[in-house]
Parts: sequence; C-alpha cells; structure tokens
Amino acid sequence: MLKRTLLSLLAAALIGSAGTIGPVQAKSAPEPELVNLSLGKSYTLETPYQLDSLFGKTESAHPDDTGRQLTDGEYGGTTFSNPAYVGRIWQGSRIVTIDLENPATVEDIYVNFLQDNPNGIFFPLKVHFSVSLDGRKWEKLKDGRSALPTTLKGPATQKIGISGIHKQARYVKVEFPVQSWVFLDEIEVLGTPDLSGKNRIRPLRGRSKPAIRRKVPNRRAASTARCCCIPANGSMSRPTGFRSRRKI
Ligand SMILES: [Ca+2]
Repeated sequence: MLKRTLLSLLAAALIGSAGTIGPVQAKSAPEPELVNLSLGKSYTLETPYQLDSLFGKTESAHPDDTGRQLTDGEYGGTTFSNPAYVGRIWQGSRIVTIDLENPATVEDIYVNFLQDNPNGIFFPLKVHFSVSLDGRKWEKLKDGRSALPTTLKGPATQKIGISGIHKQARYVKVEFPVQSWVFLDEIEVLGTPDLSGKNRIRPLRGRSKPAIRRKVPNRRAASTARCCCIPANGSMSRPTGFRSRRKI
C-alpha cells in the first residue's frame, strides 16, 4: 500500500513538473540595431524672430563653423570654448530642422547640451520634438525634459531627448528655449533605415508658442560669457576671426 502511494506521488510530481515546462516558447525577433540616421546630414538652425543685431553678433563668438557641427559626431566635452560647441544667446528659442534625406523609422532623438553656470550657460528645461515625412505636415511628439537642475554649477553635459517614437519620418525638428546662453554640440536621431514605423502623421494644430524672452537671472555671469566680444565700455567690437553671418 505504501509502495503504491509513493508511486502515485512520484507520477503526480512528474505530471506537475511536465506541466510547468509547457510548450517551447518561440524565440522573439531580435531588436533591430539602431543607427544614427542624422550623422552627417544637413540641417537649418533658425530663430523664430528676426535676427537680433546685438545678440546675433554676440553669439557669433561660438558659431556653427561648418554648418554640420550638430550632426558630425564630434563632442566638445565640458569646455564651452571647445570649437565643437555651438553657442546661442536669447532671442526666444532655436529651431533645428534636420533632413535625413530619405524616409526612415525614427526611434529616439537626443540633444547634447552643456551647463556651465559661472559662464552663464544653462540647460534648457525642455526640448520640443516633431517629425514629418514631407517637410510640410508635422506631428508634434512629447517633450524631452532636463534631468538636471539649472542650479547645478557644472560644467556638466546631458542628453535631453525622447525614446520609443517608432514613426516614419524624413525630417526631424528640434526646438529649445534660449533664455541665456545655450550650448549644444550634437543631435542624434536614432532609428532604422526601413519603413517599419507607423506612418500616420497627425498635423500640428497651430504653431507652438515661442518661449517668453526675459532677463537673465545671473547678469554678471552672462556678461562674463559675452565679454569675449563686448568690452567694458559696452560698445560692440568684433572679436578675432569675426565673420558676418546671416545664417544663425
Ligand atoms: Ca558635433
């Protein structure tokens, strides 16, 4: 009797064990490897306002020398004077529109910013993103938000962006407020060069409000950052290597 009971228990254990194994799970397809779709691509860098004669000249101290500095894969570290950085000051915000040259599937977008409080350079609190297939109808995506406070002395860098977009697009628009100096050195649009993403573009409803231009909290710091081209007497002078630029 005892032997029969033990055999029954053993059989039940085997059945239970078999039940937990279940059918063999099908292997899920590996995640596609993301590539930097924006690497080496052209873009425009604009302000929503007419070019300001004062600040337009001031920010020329930190120009986009090649017109491709934001997509060349080069970073400037934590030194704002590194020529890899593009510096912009005031005038509400800046809008970078990248042409990926071909429709692709966009997954992540990141912008690398510098903060250097003593030099009046701050992270933007958030960055707006939108995508388009034809450059006319745009779909606004969620905003990317800074994970570090503007009170952080720095110098420090962070990538502000969004992930999991999964949309077909040829054009990517990035807009960030510029309420003091903003320094950035690279924009990455990661994705796959296929059309596996969703292609439904929901047009924007009106234009997003530009950031309100207000005074820099730390005037002394901002003056320090501008001193490379504004002498103590306040008159504007041309720094070494100054070049007139209509394109900002
Ligand atoms: Ca770069």
